[in-house]
Amino acid sequence: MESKYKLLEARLNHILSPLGFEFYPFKVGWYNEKVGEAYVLPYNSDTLAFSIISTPDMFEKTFKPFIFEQDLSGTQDPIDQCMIHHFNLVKQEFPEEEIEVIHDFEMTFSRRPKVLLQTAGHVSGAAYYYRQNDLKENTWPQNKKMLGVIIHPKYGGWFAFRTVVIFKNIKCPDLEQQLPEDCVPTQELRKELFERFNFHWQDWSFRDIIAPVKRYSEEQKLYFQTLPKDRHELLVKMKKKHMCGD
Ligand code: B12
Repeated sequence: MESKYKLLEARLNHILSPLGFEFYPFKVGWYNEKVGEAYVLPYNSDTLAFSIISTPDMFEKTFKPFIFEQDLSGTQDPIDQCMIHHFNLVKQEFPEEEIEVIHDFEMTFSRRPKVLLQTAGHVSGAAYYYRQNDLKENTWPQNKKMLGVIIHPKYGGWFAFRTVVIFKNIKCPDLEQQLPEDCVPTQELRKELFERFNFHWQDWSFRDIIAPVKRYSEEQKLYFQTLPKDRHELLVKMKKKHMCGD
């Protein structure tokens, strides 16, 4: 079993690393133990799953080559389109397995996210999910719900959760849980993190709460800071520039 798992990990690494993704294994049961009933994934608790993040390199390594191949006339969000395309390819690489891929943007009929990627990220050891009760005390109004935020030990906030990939028929009872690195350990810094993420998220300063090894490129920053309705124009310009060989 151990060797089957190692082999699978090596195959995933071969596909995902060159594209600028990182993946972290977890048992579905670890996730289900944390979330409320509405979010429970309907699989045996020993089922093998992976939490997948895009690193700052994904934009240049995967997204740009993808959009240069597209006619850009579709209505779906180009990043979502790109993720669907590449994770369909991942599925095709494992024809012998039954795989479910759940993307960050997928919702149930009742408009709930199909999977909570921050919780999956935490239980897989990818990165620490700072939640309101990680603060001993705070000065915000009692009824103010502060949204939790994940900080990655290498990338700070300069990454995104993309998918959870579930290998429905693989059980991994012996998988050892890796604890995420608590890289925002002091109460003072955690409070600062919550304030940046909840009140000033548009200035992106939460991403720099710790010094990251890499940030998004200027072009990537521009893309994600542009309103979705105006991104098409930007992509057309990027594509033209690429075709002119600039
Ligand atoms: C809906 C949503 C929003 C909503 C509301 C968020 C919310 N939390 O309610 C809105 C539109 C406001 C929003 C905004 C933003 N979002 Co948003 N959002 C989401 C989305 C799609 C679902 C989150 C959600 O509904 N959670 C439901 C609540 C109930 O979950 P929860 O609070 O975590 O509660 C669970 C845990 O506490 C768990 N639990 C219980 N006990 C324990 C114990 C432990 C130890 C653990 C680990 C868990 C756990 O159980 C609870 C559920 O039962 C996720 C993607 C995804 N599919 O996960 C992105 C996501 C959370 N957003 C993200 C981001 C970056 C943003 C924005 C900065 C905008 C942006 N995309 O750039 C802003 C910033 C927030 C702000 N100040 O407005 C990132 C967060 C990355 C990070 N570093 O943490 C995510 C993961 C998207 C991604 N692709 O990476 N978002």
